[in-house]
Amino acid sequence: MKTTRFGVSMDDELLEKLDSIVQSRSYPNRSEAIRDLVRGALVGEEWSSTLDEVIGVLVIVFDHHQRDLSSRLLEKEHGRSSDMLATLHLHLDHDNCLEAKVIRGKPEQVRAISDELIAMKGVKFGRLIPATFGDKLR
Ligand code: NI
Repeated sequence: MKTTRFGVSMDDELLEKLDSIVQSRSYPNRSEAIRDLVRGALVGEEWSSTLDEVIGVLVIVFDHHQRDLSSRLLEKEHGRSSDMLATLHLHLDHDNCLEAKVIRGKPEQVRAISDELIAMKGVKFGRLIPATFGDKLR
């Protein structure tokens, strides 16, 4: 792929903030940091405008002692088995489990199933991370 160099003007204050991102996230240079920031913005755009399928990762933390929660979660997922690609399960401590679920579908479908799972009683934390390529925009 062809790479083009271009100049970017930025006030000093913003540039300092960019440099602190470069440093704190261990980017090799400003260009790599800017490329990632642009890609991140494109993923957001893609989720709000695409008609295609996207990928999201839903992270939830829940109390597995909560009555029937595990089986209710599973039941909901089996109802959408085509969308749920994989689940990573960690037993965090005596009471709590963390799951990371990879979900594929139209953005509104991925949001809907995520909202449904997050809203279940016993789920203490939930966040959907849009995780697409950022190159689907036309
Ligand atoms: Ni567990």
